[in-house]
Amino acid sequence: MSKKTKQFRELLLSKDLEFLLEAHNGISAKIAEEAGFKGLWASGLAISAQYGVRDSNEASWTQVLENIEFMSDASNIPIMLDGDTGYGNFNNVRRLVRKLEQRDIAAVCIEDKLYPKTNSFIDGDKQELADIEEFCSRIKAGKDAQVDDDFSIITRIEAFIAGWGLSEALKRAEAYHEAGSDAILIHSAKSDPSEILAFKKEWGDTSPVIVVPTKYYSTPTEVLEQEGFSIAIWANHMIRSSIKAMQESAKQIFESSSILTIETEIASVKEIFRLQGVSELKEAEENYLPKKETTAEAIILAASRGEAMGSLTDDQPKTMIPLKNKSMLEHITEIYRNHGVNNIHVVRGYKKKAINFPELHYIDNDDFEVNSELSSFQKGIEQIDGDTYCSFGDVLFKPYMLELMDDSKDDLVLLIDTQWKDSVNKGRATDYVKCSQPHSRGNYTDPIFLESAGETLDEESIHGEWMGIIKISSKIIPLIRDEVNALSKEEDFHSMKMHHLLEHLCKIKQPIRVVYTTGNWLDVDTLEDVIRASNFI
Ligand code: SPV
Ligand code: MG
Repeated sequence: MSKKTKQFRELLLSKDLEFLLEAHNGISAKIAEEAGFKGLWASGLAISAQYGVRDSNEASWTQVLENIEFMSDASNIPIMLDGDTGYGNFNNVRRLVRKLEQRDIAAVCIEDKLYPKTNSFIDGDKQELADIEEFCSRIKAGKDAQVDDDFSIITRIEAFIAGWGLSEALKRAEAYHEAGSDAILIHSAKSDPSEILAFKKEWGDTSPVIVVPTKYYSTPTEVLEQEGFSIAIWANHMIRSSIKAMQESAKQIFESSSILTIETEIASVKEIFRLQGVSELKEAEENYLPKKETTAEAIILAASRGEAMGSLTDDQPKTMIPLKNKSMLEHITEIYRNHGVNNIHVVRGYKKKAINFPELHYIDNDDFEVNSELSSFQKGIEQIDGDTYCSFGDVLFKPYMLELMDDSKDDLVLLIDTQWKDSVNKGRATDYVKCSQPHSRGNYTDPIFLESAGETLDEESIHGEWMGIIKISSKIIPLIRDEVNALSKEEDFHSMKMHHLLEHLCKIKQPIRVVYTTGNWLDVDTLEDVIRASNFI
């Protein structure tokens, strides 16, 4: 694709009538380009309007510059800046031209009025025109300042607007052309094209002529084409259409106190992402960001029904019980995901079809009624090879629990609750543990390891309760797999739970690191637990 300055020159010199559409920020520039326009008019009126100020140089020229920098970055077509009067005298125009070139702006249009300017449609006939000689010095200085030969300076004649008539317009056109102007923009506030047609007739093809048919909008473009105009500018239609759309939306949302009906009438958030080029960033991330070596995985054991929940589990397993509009399983997977664990495997059994979130992986334990926990785990561990967290579909925990386990670099890590005595009172099955040392507030340095696990340990030897969460490093997964497979040969495997595996690993002297913690997790077993769980979340 050729330089934007060259593209603009081609539009200016082409035999056909070309069109520029107004744009006033990055997104409107992009939308205009997507619609098919070959060039943009960075309108002073529209840019000041989108800032909420008047078209009277209330936005500083550097604020305009910043705005068109976004327009230029967001689009691939040439931009002609409506440079008002050039924001001062010859010296300001020189500097403006250099700054525009640095931002890849293809052209600037300056009008023969005085700074600060007023919009041509506000008491145009009362507006003072610039002295011809002085205005020519702005043109000359601008042309001398440009580095790229293809940069264009368009001069806008306001003689008709100010009520001076054709001969003044022609006199000025002549002088500006002499001074080096690349094209004339002849402006008119009349609702018919008589002024601009009269000018064109006299001016002929001395230099290209641009028009802005805002007021004589009913003139067919064929007429402009026939008369040999170079470019027609649709000067304010993007800002006007967006104002109308925003007014209607604001009114509708305010009056209905709802966004329900408007949802399908406005651009989707996805469309915003598309216009912003979010997909390009994703590709760049793939290219540039370092790849993570192994991705962490999770196994959630969720095969059981949860009979104690009564009719809540008639049609779904316990893990699908809703807690504050989301199922328990969704809460758990959200914690894993927020921790960077995206490969989540759920071992399903009872009413397995009720669990069908597309982003999860499923492993089915169809014999869940005769098999127990450990067989679900066996099926799960078959499928994984990264560092893995394993927990239950009915155990909720605070996100920091995963970080606690990460802090320990051991291959097997268990979270142990020191408030185990509370569980005894609840009278439910509890995985008690005995460790190499009890929890003591003073000891943060000596590693503590599991010595025994079970539901029936001696009360004096109990140091805590296993929270049902274990972290297994990728390195040790093959060993764990082998040991579970070995246990599966035993006669009572069908009734074995996770604590049987833990006990077995202790017996074969496999170190299991213990991290003591207190509370902040919940085993959801009863209907009262469901209420507690809603508060917990
Ligand atoms: C603009 O769009 O800011 C213009 C054109 O300068 S007009 O509003 O017609 O003056
Ligand atoms: Mg303007």
